[in-house]
This record gives sequence, C-alpha cells and structure tokens, in this order.
Amino acid sequence: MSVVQPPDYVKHSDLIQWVSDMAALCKPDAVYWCDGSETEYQAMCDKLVQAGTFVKLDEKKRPNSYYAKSDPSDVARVEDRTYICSIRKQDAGPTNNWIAPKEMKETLGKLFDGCMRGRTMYVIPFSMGPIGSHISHIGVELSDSPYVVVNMNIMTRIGKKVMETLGTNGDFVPCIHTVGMPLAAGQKDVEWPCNKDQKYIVHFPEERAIWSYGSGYGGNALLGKKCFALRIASNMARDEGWLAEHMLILGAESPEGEKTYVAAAFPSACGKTNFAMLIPPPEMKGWKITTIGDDIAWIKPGADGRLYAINPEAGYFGVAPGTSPKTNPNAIISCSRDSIFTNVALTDDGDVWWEGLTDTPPATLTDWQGNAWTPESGRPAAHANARFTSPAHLNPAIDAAWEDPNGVPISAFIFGGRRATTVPLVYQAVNWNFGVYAAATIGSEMTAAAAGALGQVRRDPFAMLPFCGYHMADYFNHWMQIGRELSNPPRIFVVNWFRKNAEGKFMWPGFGDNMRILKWVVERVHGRASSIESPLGWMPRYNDIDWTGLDFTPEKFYELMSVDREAWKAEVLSHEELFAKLYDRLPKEFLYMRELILSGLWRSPEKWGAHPERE
Ligand code: SAT
Ligand code: MN
Repeated sequence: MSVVQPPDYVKHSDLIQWVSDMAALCKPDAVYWCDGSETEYQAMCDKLVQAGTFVKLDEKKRPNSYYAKSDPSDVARVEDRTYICSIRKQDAGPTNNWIAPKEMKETLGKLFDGCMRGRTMYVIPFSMGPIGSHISHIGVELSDSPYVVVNMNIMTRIGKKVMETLGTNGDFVPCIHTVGMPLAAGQKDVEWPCNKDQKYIVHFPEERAIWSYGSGYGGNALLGKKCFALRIASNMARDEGWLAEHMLILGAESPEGEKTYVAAAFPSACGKTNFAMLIPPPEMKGWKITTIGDDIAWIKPGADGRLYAINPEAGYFGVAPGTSPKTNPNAIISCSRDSIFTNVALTDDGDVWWEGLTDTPPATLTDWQGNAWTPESGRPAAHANARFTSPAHLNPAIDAAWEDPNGVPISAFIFGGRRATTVPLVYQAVNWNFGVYAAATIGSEMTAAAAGALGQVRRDPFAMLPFCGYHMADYFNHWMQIGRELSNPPRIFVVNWFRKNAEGKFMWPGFGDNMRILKWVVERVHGRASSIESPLGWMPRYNDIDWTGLDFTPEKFYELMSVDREAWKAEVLSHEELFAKLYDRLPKEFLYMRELILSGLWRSPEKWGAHPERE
C-alpha cells in the first residue's frame, strides 16, 4: 500500500504524509478515512456482525446495540506493558515503566512492519472535548480494528467535522494502534484478533505520540481515553499551565436553583460513574445532580482566577457488573440503546446480563466466554471488568452545559480512596497545599484477593498512578504551582465511603446518601455550612449534615468521623514510603506538612471526635 488517497475534505499535508508513512510501514490491504457518519457506523457494525465479533442484540429490547466477547487474555488495561518513553528516564519518574525512545522505536519498528497485512487501516480523526473549544484537542488514531472505530465513535467526536477543524495545518496527536495479528493470504480471521504474546502501550511525551500494539481492549486500544486524555494530556497540561485529571465532573443544584460544579477523583472500582450520576434521597427535596463527565476532566484557569472544566469524552466506558436500576438508574438508561457491550453475558432472548443487574439471575445464559451458564455454574457469567460503551447524551441527568466550549467553573475538588480503617467519612483541607498533600497520599486497601497483603494500602496519588505521563513528584509540584496562580481556587475535600466497623460492616450507606456529604461540601464552598477544626482539617459536626429521611445516630456518625491518633501516626509515617520513592523532586512543603499533621495529632485526644459531648 503506497498511495493513500484521502477524501477531498482532507487538506492537511503533514497528516496525509504521516498516514502514508504509517501505511507503508504497516502494509494494510486498504486505507479507509472515517467520516463519522451514521451510515458508516451502521456499515461497520454490520461488518463486525459478519466477522463474528459482534452479536446484534434484540432490536426491541436493546435498540441499535451489540454484544462482543474478547479473547479471554485481552480483558483489561495492561499496566506492566505500558511505557512512558521520555528522552530522560528521570522525567518518567519511578512510578512509570520506561525504555529509551530510540530503543523502543526499534522494537516498535519491527513489530509494526507489516502488522496490518490482510486488514484495513482506518483513519479516525477525533476531538477530545467539544469541537472548537479552546480546551479541546484533536487526535488522529490509525487502527486496524473496526471495533475500535465504532467505540471511538461513541466515546469521542470523530470524522469529517474534526478533519475540517484541523484544516491545513492544525495540531493533532498521532496515535497508532494495531491488534498485532496480520493475516496471511487466505488466512481466516478470528472473532477477537489480538496478540497473545506481545503487547506494548507506548507514549512518547515530548513528541506527543502514542503507539499501541497487540490489544483490542478498552484503554489499550481506544487511544483517546487514558493514553491521550490522561498520559499525553498531563504532559501538555504541565507545559501549558492546566490540568488533565482522572476525575468525574458533576453539577449539584440546590432547591433554590443554585448550581455548583464539583470534580472528584477516585481510584478504580470506587464508584466514580455512580457518584457522577447520583440520585439524591427523595427526602432531600429539590436537590438535583447533573453529569458533565464520569472519568476524565480537562481543567483550565480562566481570566477570573477560577478553574473551568470540560469532559473530553462523549460517552461512558462503564463497568457493567454491579450497575443496576438500584445502584445507578441513569447508567441503566444510558445503556438502554445505541450501546456496545463487551464481556457481559448474553440472554437467550438476545439481551445482556451481568452480576448485580437483577437480584435473581436468568435461569440460563451464555457467559462472557461463549459457554452455557446457569446459576449453578459456580462462576461469574460476566467478566468482572465487563463494560458498556454508551453515548453520554442518553444519560437523563446530563448537564445542560456538558458541551459548553468554555467549560464549567469548578468550586470543589473531592478526593477519595477505599479505606476500611483510619480515614474519616469527610474532611476539608485547611488550604490548597494541604489539599494537594491529602490528594497525593490517598490510597486503597488491598482486597482479600491479594494473598498476604490484606489491609496493606496501595497509594494512588490523585487516582493518577497509572495515568500520569511524567514524574509523579513533578505532577505534585505542578498542582502546587496552579494553586499559587489562582485567585479563587476550588476548595479541596477528602471522602471515604468505605470505612468499616469492628464487625467488618460498612458504616456508611453510600450511593444516594452520599448527597448528604456533597451538600455539606457545596455549602462549605459557599461559606454557609459550619464545621470544627480536627487534626486533619475542617469537619462537619452531626448537626452540620442534612439527615432528613435517614436514621443515622450521632454515635454512629462520630465513630465514622473519628481520628485515631495511633492509626494516623502509622498512616502519616507510611506516607514516607511514597515520598522516599519520589524524594529528589518532592515538593519540600510536603515534609513540613507531614510534621504539622503529626504535631496536630499529638495535641489532640487519642481518639478525636468519637465522643460528641466533647465537641
Ligand atoms: O480500559 S479503560 O482504561 O478504558 C477503563 C479503566 O481501566 O478504567
Ligand atoms: Mn478511569
């Protein structure tokens, strides 16, 4: 394949040259330029059905929707195969895999040579963020996977309109992806092509380029998401003075109609999509939550000294298991049509099912590996990381401003981990720097699945550990610097929905009741809610929280809010583990803040806050 004839509307000579060069390297049978039209989407889905990759779901039950099951070895992001290939190793930092760019390019050059034989190379121009917004950026993904094309169609804005915005010389991030399974002449394809032996998810931060080899799944293959919108964009953001974050964005509307936008970061499997689509308890009359985004936020300082955020994505790539009309009705409606389901189970009448969708599973199913399944099978019917890909506009709670090119003003940042012990339900950092410290040290306890490591905390700074495309300590410094430059920075809060009591039971109901805590956050931001000073920061007292309709005693609340001195001494000392790794570039302020927290703990009662009468 040497001549790459683009359609008339493609006028960007550097782009055409790059596509030609990549076609010469990958040697596809054909090159196809995606226009992003409805007709094209349908044709691509039909093609996937013919190839056996897609099963069309029942048109009445699940209109315009498809089911795919991946190769059992290709079900999640591959963090150990993910590389940040900066020119200098120290710029990638100790938390990223690194190989020298020259060496990596030699490896990739060999792997990509002829990697698309027998396949079509699709050219997918995509915009992260509303087309034309000053916060948005454009990428072009070349991929030999039609599954990637249709998922990108839902997850981002793709096609002709993006190409037109690029014009003759606009900036774009070149992203190249292959499933890494060329077909010899006459060789029959498989349902889910991928490379079982070799996978590489590679970022060249200085060049702003992405190369992905061997996987067809999610964040490995849909390069707009974690690769561009977080790893490459975090580099752009540092250089240009903005933030690319692993955060949901929601709007909280009060009964008076006042709208407050909040961005929140949680590590994987901590309910980000649920929080972004929260439905307040009926007793909290007049409160309403609207969604801007459920996974990624691009945030820029505005002329007024505030931060403005957009959701760079246009769809949800949500975890299916556990999503139900009870836990997240808005997500259920979002995936009720026009959606793609990957690695869920298939019902006998052409619909989908996953663990938690209904209380009682169907009597018979086809599981995510295509085998017959019954409730007695003794194994999950859907993979734990099964996903739905759904258009954001189907979310009934979508915010009216979700495509506002100016973004929405952020009033609060919330950071959360999954901590069975130690961390109280909520507190507010006393200032920006303490907030950055708290965000840098959030983490999650390992689950029982990790033998031997039970209870051990994995630090996941800002929920960005797998997604920060440069040295994590430089990232902390960048956050400190943003705080210095803002005249009206968002307030910073920490939450922990997952604290357990001595019997091992969750102490907080979570889900809709998280609105009670969010309401306090919103009121704090507007200077209306009162609080007391704790050794960690500002905390609500029992009466500062709206308890309408929930029977939750002050005793339970203060237990959930308690700060145990010994536990916190150990906690603060264990921050040292992360800091030691990052020491050479760590903000020096962190060391003083750690000392201040320790001395605050010494000045406080052994178990602070546990006895309401003391306050
Ligand atoms: O596979 S994705 O990276 O898109 C989703 C996730 O891992 O959170
Ligand atoms: Mn995520």
